[in-house]
Amino acid sequence: MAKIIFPEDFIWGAATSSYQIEGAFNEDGKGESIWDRFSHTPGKIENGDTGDIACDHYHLYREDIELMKEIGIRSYRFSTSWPRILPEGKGRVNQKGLDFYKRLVDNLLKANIRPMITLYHWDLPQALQDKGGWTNRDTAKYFAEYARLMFEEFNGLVDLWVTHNEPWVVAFEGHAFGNHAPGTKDFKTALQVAHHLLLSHGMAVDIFREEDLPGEIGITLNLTPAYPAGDSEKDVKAASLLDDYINAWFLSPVFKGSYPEELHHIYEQNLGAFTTQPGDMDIISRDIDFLGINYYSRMVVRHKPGDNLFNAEVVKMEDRPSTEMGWEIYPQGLYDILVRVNKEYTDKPLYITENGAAFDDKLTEEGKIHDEKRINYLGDHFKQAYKALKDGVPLRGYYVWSLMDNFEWAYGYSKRFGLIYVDYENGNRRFLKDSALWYREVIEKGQVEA
Ligand code: NCW
Repeated sequence: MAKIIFPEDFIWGAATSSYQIEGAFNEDGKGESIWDRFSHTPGKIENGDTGDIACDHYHLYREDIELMKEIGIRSYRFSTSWPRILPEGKGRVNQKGLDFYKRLVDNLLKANIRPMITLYHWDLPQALQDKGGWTNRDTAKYFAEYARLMFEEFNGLVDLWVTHNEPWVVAFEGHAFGNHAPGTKDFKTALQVAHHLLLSHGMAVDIFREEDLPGEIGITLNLTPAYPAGDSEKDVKAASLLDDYINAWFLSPVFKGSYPEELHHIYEQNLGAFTTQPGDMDIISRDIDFLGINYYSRMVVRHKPGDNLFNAEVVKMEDRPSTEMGWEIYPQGLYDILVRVNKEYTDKPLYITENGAAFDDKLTEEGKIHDEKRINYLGDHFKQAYKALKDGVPLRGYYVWSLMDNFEWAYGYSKRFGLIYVDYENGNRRFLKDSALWYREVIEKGQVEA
């Protein structure tokens, strides 16, 4: 490949989320979230870890912005904690919680770092969970009210908004498999939740338009392309159904105003219909300004009769390199998904709102982290993003997951995704990993070594 030089205005960023880094779980009037409740329940999180303190970003955010400056990132994607702002999920505003994000945004702008806010990265107020959480249609309405408050409070300060992060994970990990909060294990419930998440997204977009705010609004989906293990029609079919299950189930409502037909039929036949109201699909498919894509890996799929609703099985690619999460490293999947989304769903701008990898990082005595593998992972994915850009995909930016090591949900602190190492044992001291220094150069030059 010839020299890889990204456009000058390409938005190089890094991402985090509130529960994973903030800590201060019960400070300054914050309400309980479903992740507080879940992580405090014995047996749910590896090692009994919780986000009570996490990276203590709530107190160390100034230092973290200094580090962002050092790396040279142009935009910082973070999420706001709904229960920090609205402890009961609705109604009474906790001014101190809001003030924290005001200070954060203020300092980011001073540092010339453009904030991108994700409104929901999984920490629902427990008070709303007590009323059924995302299974309750009212939660969508309360989300929209929370969104309105945020739009108004940050009008003119924040111009990049993401409604939801990875609704598939919220719906299925949280409600079908029970690995995430609130820990429900019922597939049909997950479908109901997915519908309400999508609905709440559309309702927030409506409010954004109503308020006539400057800036862009979109949604972030975890997209995992599915490839058939063999050429047989059955494998092709199995891959296509798993693609519908993880990707199209969200892409299609948002961009086409309907669920994938065949899978919808399979769900209805086997589980019965979930509850919708006339007009829902119109709201869900409201015009958005961009799509955020989180890409980590792919699925290779083969037909397996009787295994599940899809008659499909994900094949473990034993002889291929993988990350600490056990996810196969497959950079080309990023190119494939970017091109496909652009071709099949939307010609709107795309952002990679997350891409990155967990590796077994070691802090040396000299305070260094030689994370060669992460550099290779990111470099290989940057190249695929560039290729898509050259092929006409309107890719506007790239946010590395994550700015810093953090609480990796059910895995606790055992998985490190950061550009910055966090020494949890020693006062949460931060250290730039080699990958952060390498990223600084990429950003500075706009160039990735081919
Ligand atoms: S688990 C997950 N993550 C990690 C998490 O730290 C972050 O908060 C999330 O946004 C890293 O990035 C996301 N994503 C789950 C992707 C699920 C893919 C489904 C594959 C099914 C075979």
